Amino acid sequence: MDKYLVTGGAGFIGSNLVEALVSEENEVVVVDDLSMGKYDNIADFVGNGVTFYQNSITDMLFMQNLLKDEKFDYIILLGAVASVADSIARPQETHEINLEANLNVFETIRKEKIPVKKILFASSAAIYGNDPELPKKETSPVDPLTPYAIDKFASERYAINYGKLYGLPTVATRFFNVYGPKQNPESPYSGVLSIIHNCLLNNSKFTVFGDGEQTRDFTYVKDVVKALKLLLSTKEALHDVYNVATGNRTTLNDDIHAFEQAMDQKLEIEYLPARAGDIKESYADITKLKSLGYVPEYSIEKGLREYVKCAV
Ligand code: UD2
Repeated sequence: MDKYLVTGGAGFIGSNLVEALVSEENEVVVVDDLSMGKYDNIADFVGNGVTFYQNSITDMLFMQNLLKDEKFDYIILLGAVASVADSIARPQETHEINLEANLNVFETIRKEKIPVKKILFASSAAIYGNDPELPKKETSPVDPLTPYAIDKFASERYAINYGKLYGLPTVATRFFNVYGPKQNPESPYSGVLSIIHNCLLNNSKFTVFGDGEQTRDFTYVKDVVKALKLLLSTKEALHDVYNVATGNRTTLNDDIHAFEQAMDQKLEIEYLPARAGDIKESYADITKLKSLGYVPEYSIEKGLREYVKCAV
């Protein structure tokens, strides 16, 4: 049994991770200000393995005291402004949340010489921007275009280099398009599969931006949780960054079809012009993660079937 700190633990990926950690009898402390996350996502576990603090990770003193007072084995930094559009609307606040709050954690651990087994920072495929190289390798050129991507990239570098400079046991991930239960469908910039799911549930019309032939490397959240656990427990995954994806690409049209089959229901669709700045093709090379023993389990069909079952 280990003790974990999960920032953003009431959010989509965070709450799925928390559920997995608690099911293995670990003790988990969640810090989340519920600006994006939902208490309901973790309500079943609070008091049963989870301690919840409704605090912003930008509350520097709170975070410093928490790190000093509790003896965490593992720290997973998922708390963030998670929407690119939101980051463009409020770049300075994004910077405080997506960069300064993480730096505060690294710096507190450095200054106070707090012993931890591993600190994992969650970065994003967004840092690759529009560079055309495919599939994206960890060594591919980066082109962070938005406040979200800029701060994710900088935090990722801080994580890795706090390891190299000061010996903190850090590792970072770059998530591709993650989907699954507890993803919030409410904003137009929510993950497209959560929007499709919502449209199917409510019999409402779904808008495809573009011709639907854009590709993505959609990754089921359980595969992401598996990758996170592997990176935390693998000693040689240190001071380095790993793509987290499936290594396969599907078109949005394929995904719609798979969703219709999983729900045995037809989706009403309208087509509108592609979104400005939309990336046509995205998928990951996951050779590096696979070299640690990672095998993704969920094809899009399998992931969507399970998503539909979990959401009932
Ligand atoms: C993902 C991330 C984004 C950023 C980006 C970097 C999510 C939710 N977003 O954006 O934060 O990291 O990757 O490249 O993970 N679409 C529709 N109809 C809709 C919504 C979306 O057709 O109602 C299209 C959209 O134009 C895009 C595709 O579906 O071509 C996927 O959209 P998305 O917002 O789920 O993810 P993406 O890859 O644009």
